[in-house]
Amino acid sequence: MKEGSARKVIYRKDYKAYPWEVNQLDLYFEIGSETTIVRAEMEFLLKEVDSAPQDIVLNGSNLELVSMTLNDRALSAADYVIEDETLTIPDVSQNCVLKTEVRIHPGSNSALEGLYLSGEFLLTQCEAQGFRKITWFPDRPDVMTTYRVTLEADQSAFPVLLSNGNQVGSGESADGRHWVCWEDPFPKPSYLFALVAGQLALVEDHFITRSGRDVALRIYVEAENIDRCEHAMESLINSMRWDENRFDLEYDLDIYHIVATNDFNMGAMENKSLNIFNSIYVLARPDTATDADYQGIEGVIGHEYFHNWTGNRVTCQDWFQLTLKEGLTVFRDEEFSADMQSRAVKRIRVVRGLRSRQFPEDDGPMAHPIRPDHYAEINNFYTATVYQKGATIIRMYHTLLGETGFQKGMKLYFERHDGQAVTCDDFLAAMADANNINLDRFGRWYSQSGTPQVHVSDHYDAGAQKYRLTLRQHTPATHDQKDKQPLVLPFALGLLTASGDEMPLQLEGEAEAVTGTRLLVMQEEQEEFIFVGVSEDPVPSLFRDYSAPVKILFDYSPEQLATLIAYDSDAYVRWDAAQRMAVNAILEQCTRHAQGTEMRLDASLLKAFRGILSDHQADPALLAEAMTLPDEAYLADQMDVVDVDGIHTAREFIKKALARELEVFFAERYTGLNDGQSYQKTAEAMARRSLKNICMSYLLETDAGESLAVAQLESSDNMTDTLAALQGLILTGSPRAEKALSEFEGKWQSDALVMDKWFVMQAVKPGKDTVNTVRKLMDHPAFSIQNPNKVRALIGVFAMLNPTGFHAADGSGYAFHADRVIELDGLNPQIAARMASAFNRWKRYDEGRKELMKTELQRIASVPDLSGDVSEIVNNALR
Ligand code: 0A1
Ligand code: ZN
Repeated sequence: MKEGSARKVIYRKDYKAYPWEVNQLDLYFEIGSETTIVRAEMEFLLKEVDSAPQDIVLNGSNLELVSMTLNDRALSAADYVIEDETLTIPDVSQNCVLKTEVRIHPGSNSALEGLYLSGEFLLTQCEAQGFRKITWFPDRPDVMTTYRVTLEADQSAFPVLLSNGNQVGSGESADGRHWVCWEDPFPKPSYLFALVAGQLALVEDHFITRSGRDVALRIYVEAENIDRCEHAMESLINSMRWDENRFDLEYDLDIYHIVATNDFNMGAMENKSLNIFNSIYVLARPDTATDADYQGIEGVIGHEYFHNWTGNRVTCQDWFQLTLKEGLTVFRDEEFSADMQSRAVKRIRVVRGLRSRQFPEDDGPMAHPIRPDHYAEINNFYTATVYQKGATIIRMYHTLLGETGFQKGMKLYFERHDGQAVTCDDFLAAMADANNINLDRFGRWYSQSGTPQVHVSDHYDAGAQKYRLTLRQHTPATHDQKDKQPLVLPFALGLLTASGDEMPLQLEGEAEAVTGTRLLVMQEEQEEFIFVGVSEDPVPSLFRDYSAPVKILFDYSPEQLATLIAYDSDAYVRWDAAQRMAVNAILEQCTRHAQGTEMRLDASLLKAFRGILSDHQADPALLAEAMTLPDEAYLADQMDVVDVDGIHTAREFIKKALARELEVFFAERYTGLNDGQSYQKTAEAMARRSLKNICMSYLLETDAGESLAVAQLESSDNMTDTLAALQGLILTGSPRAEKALSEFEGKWQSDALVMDKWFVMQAVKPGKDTVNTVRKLMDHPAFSIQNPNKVRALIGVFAMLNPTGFHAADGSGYAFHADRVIELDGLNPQIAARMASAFNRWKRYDEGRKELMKTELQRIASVPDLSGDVSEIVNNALR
């Protein structure tokens, strides 16, 4: 069967427990890049004594079977049935020992799943179903066992040999070979297995846990990157300390290893005590990595570390429960980043990400609940829905129960389930039982897809001093699910006077008023909240801190938005009000543009921006967020039929108009922040850089911008400032851009991660000519279609972040992209599927574009032997 070729659909309701206990797995690897030999020995014990004979079902994919014995009796093809990726030994009546030997070929594994080669070293990726590419085994998360792993290899080619757990032996063997043996005392599912073999340098530190365990921390990288690990190590130590303080969770082994690779399909992987990371999330030096990269490293290092409890100690019963570990762990990493940096800024970035990535998914052909009911290819379900929406649902438990109640629930969850493979229902039950409340209706969040809309309307009765808020929730039908039910929505509310003061809130029937945010809970389709003693018509500050993942529909007047932007105490609401104002202004110009009417700058937006620029009290990073115009994809989401060029033109117009009108303010702010101080890594310095660079991006729309950007480029001592200046020059079409780009290339040509940035800067340049640039760049020596980071930087960025390029009316972007999907499918189906999803929203465009995209989707769908990964995406899109 071809790599990843079409699988049948698997349903959550069909789950059956595995009838056998696997009592220890012994693995012996004879490591080689061309061929690796894997010997496995495992004992199967019937879970139920006296049970009828049971089949032993194993999974394997692309394995060359050398031998297989059961209780030392050699098995032949007549003793088992192989179908798809399973091998069934029927009707085994007693406990038994299975031994297998297989051959695999890591050097030619381009799918980067199982055992594969990255540069000069070998490594594994087993989540979700990569272990079956290494050896025959029940490759499912509810089969947990302890592992003993011996790695044997040529000592000079593979001096470092790592696996999970503790090193329990090592030695030299004949012919310059050596071996190392590892034992992991914690039973784990196969997806958490890992090995690494090769020539790697290491940075070492240690952490003493609060009970006194001295944990060795080692980060392994290729030798040339040894000076880029400091921030990752600091982030790891901070994560370990934070989890003890905030969640009462301590690390449980004496070793924690991180290995960085340039060849990785995802961000990173939480293998027990041997995390494997995409090098983007490890390597950083001020001159090579931006502030966003530094924050990304902190977040992902935290994420993988936090999995040790939420994912590893307590894991998933089956892959439908993926959000059990991912939603929870994303919530934990968001909280970690919020505690380490600025809580408000973090919250805004999370909301922005949810709206730009998860909302479209929920509104497209791959819509699914955070706990899906079926899948064909599980790799297609590592989605923004499972991760980011999943995290917002965990956040709602937290909002409803408070920190204390939430932590009580976590404690009970671990008391009940440590060492087990469990379900989302088990998590909900622990939260409910620990707090003695009923969360049944809340549970609908796990089974319902789609983004709820909350229509809010209000009425003020001046005579009675009463204010009525009416909320109606409605979740539109999604691709996968027609009927929707009302959900439980935590609704955090404030009311402001026109001059921005917080009003005391007193619901009808309550004895007294409370000032500040009020947490209400909505659970019916329609609910009314009546406030008394309301002295003036208030400005409602809705869903503070974004208390539920919904679309909030309220008809704010420009004056009301201005009040919220200027005065609201909640950073999310201030930011959201600024976004609403900008969305309204841009979409209005988009309509005028379509009608051939002259575009104009809205006075309220101008005034709001002037206010933001004159605010010297607020965190500069928050101001930067407020002045970042909504991106074109988000604007497109607000239209019934996307006007690709109109959105681009209108957004550019507004940006330029704001820049011209407020040039003095932008320049003053820029100059104040551009103080010549040398680089610092603090949150405060990052915040200042973010505001400085957003000011520069506006100034680049004026005559003053180019020289500022050139000067910044020349004097910059860090990648954030360098990139902001260079990207700005490229986007404005400055004649200085080309030289600057080629100098950048000259300086960084052999630096993989920095060259990714060089590709991105060129791939996002708007306009239909960019497809030619991208095509040319594919021949650049730093590009490789085999490397996921390169593919994402050049091809992914072009398709997902360059609407005027990808959606060029002549279809050139589509045709180019479909060719890439087909090319990638033969190499790396997971990455090909991600790329294919760029076509998912094709039905939202005009007839011409729709037809062109549909043709490309059909062309992909008709490729013979298309992988199951891509097939699921394109066939869903076409359906
Ligand atoms: N569990 C990892 C994500 C991950 C999933 C699949 C992978 O390969 C196909 C790799 C990583 C995480 O959440 O970090
Ligand atoms: Zn994760």
